Amino acid sequence: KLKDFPADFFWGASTSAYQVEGAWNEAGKGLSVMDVGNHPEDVADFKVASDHYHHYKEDIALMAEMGFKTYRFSIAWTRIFPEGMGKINQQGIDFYNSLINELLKYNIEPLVTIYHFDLPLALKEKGGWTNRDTIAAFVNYAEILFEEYGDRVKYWLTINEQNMMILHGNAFGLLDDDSKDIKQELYQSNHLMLVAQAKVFNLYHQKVKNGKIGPAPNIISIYPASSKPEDILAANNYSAIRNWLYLDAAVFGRYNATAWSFMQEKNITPQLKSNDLKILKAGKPDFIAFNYYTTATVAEDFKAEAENRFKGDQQIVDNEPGLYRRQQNEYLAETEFGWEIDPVGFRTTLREIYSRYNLPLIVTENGLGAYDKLEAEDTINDDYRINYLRSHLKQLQLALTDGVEVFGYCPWSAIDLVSTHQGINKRYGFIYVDRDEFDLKDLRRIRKKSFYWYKNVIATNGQE
Ligand code: BGP
Repeated sequence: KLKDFPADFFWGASTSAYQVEGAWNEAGKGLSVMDVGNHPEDVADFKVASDHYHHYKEDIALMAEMGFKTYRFSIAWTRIFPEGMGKINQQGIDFYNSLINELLKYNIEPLVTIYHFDLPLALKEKGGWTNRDTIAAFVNYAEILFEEYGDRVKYWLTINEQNMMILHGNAFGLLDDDSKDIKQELYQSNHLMLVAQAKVFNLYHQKVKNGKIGPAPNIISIYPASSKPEDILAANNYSAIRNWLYLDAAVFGRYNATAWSFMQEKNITPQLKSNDLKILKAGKPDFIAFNYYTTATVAEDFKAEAENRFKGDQQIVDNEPGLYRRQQNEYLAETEFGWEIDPVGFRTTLREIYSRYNLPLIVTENGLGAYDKLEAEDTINDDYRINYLRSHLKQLQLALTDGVEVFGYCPWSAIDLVSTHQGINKRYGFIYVDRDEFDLKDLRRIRKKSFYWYKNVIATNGQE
C-alpha cells in the first residue's frame, strides 16, 4: 500500500532571481556575472526576463491560486550588495521584504536560495571564488539576510548546484576565460565555496534557533552502460565526483577518497589552509535539498567505438578521460531538448541520498523544458509536462513508501523564465509568460493546463 504524502508536505515550485526578475540595473542593483556573461546570441539575455520584479504581486497571487505551501526563490546578491560586499543597497532589502510579506499574506512559506549562480561581478573581478576574501563576502551577505529576513524566513538554501558550476567548465562565468588552468581554478573555487557554505551553516545555527538550512546540489543516479565491471567502476567514479563530493563535504565535512584521488591524479587538488577541514566539519546542514531532471549512463573511457552523442556543456560534465564517458540510455525517452526522462531514476536517487546521509530531503527542482504553444483562447495544452511531473510524483510517493523522508516538492519552474543557456522558449512554468526571445510583447501571464493540474494535485495532497 502506498504511503500518503505527509499532511504538511511542502508543495510549491522554484525560480531564481536572474532568470525571473529582470530589472537588471534598477533600484540600485549591481551587476552579476549573469548580467554580463557570454550569452548565446540567438536567445534572450536576463535583462528583462519575466519581469517578476514588477509583477511579483500578480505572480504570487497566481501561486496562491494554485495552493502553493512554499515558494523557492533566490535573492540576487547584487541587489543587497551591489559590489558583493561593503555598502548595502536599502532598495534591495526592501524589495525582498515586500516579496516575503506578500508570500506570508497567503501563508506561503518562503524557501530562499542565498546564491543561485549570480556571483557579483565586482567579486569576480577580484578573483571570485579563487580569492579567499570571497568567503568573507559570502558569509557577511548571508548574515545580513539572516538579520533582515530570519524572523520570517525559516528555510534557507546556501548555494544552488555548486556541482554544476564546477563540472560545466566555465559555463557559469565564475572565472575569466583566459584563466591559466580553468580546471584547477574551478576545484579551488569549489573548495572555497565548501568552506564558505560550512561557515554559513554554522553561523546560521548560532544566530537563528528556529529555522533550517541546507545545500542544494543537482544529484542524480548514475548507471553503468553494461554489467561489465569496468563500466560499473566508471559509474562509481562518476557518482563520487559528481554527486558525493559535494554532499559528503556538506554533511560529513570531508572529501571522499575517490574524489580526492581523482583531483590528485589530474593535478587539481585545492590548496587547503590548516583550518579548512575543521571548518568543514563544524558546519552541518539540517536537511538536503536537491535538483533532479534526469539520470546519466556512463561507460569506461577508452571505448573508441562508442560514438558520443552528448555535445557542448554535457560533454564537459559527463566525460572525464580515463574515468567515465557518457552514453545514451536506450531505455529512456527524451525531451525536445534531448534530456533523458527517467522517473524511476528519481526514486533510486531519493533512496541513494537518504541512505547515505539519513537527513530529510526536499526536491527543489524537477521539470520539463519544452516549446509551449499558445493556442486559441489563451490555452496552453502542456500534457507532456503534466505527464512528466505526474510520473515523477508517482515515484516520489513510492520513495516515501520505501521509507525515504521527503518534506517537499518544488518543480522547476513556478512561472516561465529564461533558461540559463537556452532562452525563454525553453519553458518550464505552470504559468505562461507572453514574450519571445527578442520581442517582449506584453509579458502577460496565462495559466497553462498544468496550472490546473498542479492546483488539483495540491488540493488533494498528491491524490489528484
Ligand atoms: C538547473 C538550474 C536552474 C535552471 C534549470 C533548468 O541547473 O538550477 O537555474 O536553469 O537547471 O536548466 P536549463 O535552464 O538549462 O534548461
